[in-house]
Amino acid sequence: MDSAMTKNKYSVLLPTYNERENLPIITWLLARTFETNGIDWEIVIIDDGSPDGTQEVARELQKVYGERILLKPRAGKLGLGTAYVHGLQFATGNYVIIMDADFSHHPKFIPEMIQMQAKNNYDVVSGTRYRPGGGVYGWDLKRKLVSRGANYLATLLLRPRASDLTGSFRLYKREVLHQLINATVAKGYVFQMEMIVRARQFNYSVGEVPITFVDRVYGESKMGMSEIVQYAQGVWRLFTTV
Ligand SMILES: Nc1nc2c(ncn2[C@@H]2O[C@H](COP(=O)(O)OP(=O)(O)OP(=O)(O)O)[C@@H](O)[C@H]2O)c(=O)[nH]1
Ligand SMILES: [Mg+2]
Repeated sequence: MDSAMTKNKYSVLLPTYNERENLPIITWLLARTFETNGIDWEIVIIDDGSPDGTQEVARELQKVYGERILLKPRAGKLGLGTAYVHGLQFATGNYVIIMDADFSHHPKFIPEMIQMQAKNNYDVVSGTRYRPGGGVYGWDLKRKLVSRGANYLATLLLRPRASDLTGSFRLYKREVLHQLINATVAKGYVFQMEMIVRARQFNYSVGEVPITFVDRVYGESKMGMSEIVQYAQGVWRLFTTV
């Protein structure tokens, strides 16, 4: 990896809710990816009082990886949007990576995201499932259609110049993430989409790296009709306000 990159530090914001099975593996993979590429790193775990004991697992990981693992819990399940706001306060890196802890996002794509950012000085690099080389595995047809439909609807109305709007595997310059998060009002599934639409609104540059997205390894999916309706309302709100 380029020597200019080695001066940077990358903070991973990892929101968790009942991820005790996934957390050790994702941490191990992240650590290995960063170490083998000579990249400075840390992980900020934002756990919302998971009843499955995710925080005990996180504390065990702190014994192994020391200060590179920050555990910044909250008392209850307060949602993803505010989890990022909370975690960002403690991130010490000049770059911040947001990803899911449930294995849908594989750390192996991170070096490519970092390289692409560095090469073009992008403000944001977004993982995309919807470009050649990217894809989704483990979803049934219905879930694929919902995701495609959601993406298509938002692309049509909002023209965000990015191909994957609802994805949440992204790399940000720290201050860019800070500004986008502050400007973003949506919660839930609309949150990621609003972030990338705002990025365009503020004229930030966005690069894309194709990623393969794999359905969560352990645990239950929460995607249902109410999420779909909420999402459509969110797209509409952005369409009429941004
Ligand atoms: N801290 C915190 N983390 C959350 C919350 N909701 C979800 N997460 C975590 O955020 C990431 C993405 O959430 P998921 O539940 O996987 O959402 P999804 O990928 O859209 O849906 P499924 O994987 O199908 O359940 C995972 O790492 C979750 O553990 C929350 O309210 N608070
Ligand atoms: Mg998931």
